[in-house]
Amino acid sequence: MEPSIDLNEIRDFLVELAKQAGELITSKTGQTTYDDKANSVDLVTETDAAVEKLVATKCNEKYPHFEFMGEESYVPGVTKLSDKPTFVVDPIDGTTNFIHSFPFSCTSLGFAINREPVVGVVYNPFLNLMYTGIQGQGSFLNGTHKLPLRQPPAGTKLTLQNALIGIEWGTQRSGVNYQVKTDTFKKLAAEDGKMVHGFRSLGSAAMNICAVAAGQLDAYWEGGCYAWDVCAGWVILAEAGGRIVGGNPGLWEPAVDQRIYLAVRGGDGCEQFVEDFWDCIEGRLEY
Ligand code: LIP
Repeated sequence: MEPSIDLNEIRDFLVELAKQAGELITSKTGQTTYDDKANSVDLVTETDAAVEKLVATKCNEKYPHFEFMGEESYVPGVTKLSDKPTFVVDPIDGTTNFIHSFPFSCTSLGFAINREPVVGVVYNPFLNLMYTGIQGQGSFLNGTHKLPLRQPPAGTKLTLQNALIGIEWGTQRSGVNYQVKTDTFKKLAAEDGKMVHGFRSLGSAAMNICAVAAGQLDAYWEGGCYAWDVCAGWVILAEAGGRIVGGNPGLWEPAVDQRIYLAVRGGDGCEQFVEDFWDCIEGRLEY
């Protein structure tokens, strides 16, 4: 049985670490070259690696018995998220934004026990937005503003027709997944489809999820990101009354590393919203 883990101490530790990471990120913006990973739109910089080294080193110093999973040290087919207490980290989420100096990149510092996100810290140092959440203790912006920030108009239900939805084009720009995404985008947007209020692509899964937690987006749908993209936002959203379900129809309780997600805010109508959204998906995403 795990000795009791002080989640408040971990939140405070990750907030201070996020500030250190943020200083490193802002010090390098606009000055960094980049490399391709899977293709010419899957990008990584030396700063991603430097931030992950900083975060991993500090986590290991403070909590040597906990595990660490980070985007830049992940080895496909080898690295697995265990049941042990684990820091699940994306050093810079929104790397393409970072390269372009578009101010929507963040460091996403999650902590999971038994593969369940229990602490989340997402920090955008360009806009000074620090989102935090602890399982069972609520989630906040900059420590004082309880999430969600925005409540929907009184008496309104969440429906596709009144939804602002986060989407991402991701790094796969051909093949079945790209076809499923683009066909679904068209069905959601079209006048003879669901004619949603609109789409927003912040370029960062963590920032998209935090926008849903804040009530500024109603949902966010993506396939292809990873546990480190969503772990911190997961608990921040849950503590704001929302939830993450599977991004393919029928999966109400996805694993954090399941890679296909639909995040939805809380409120009246959100379960029907999920069912209606799933009905719009033109096929199945596979990762
Ligand atoms: C990004 C994700 C985003 C996805 C991008 C990229 P990164 O993570 O946050 O949701 O659409 O393709 O994977 O690579 O900036 O850490």
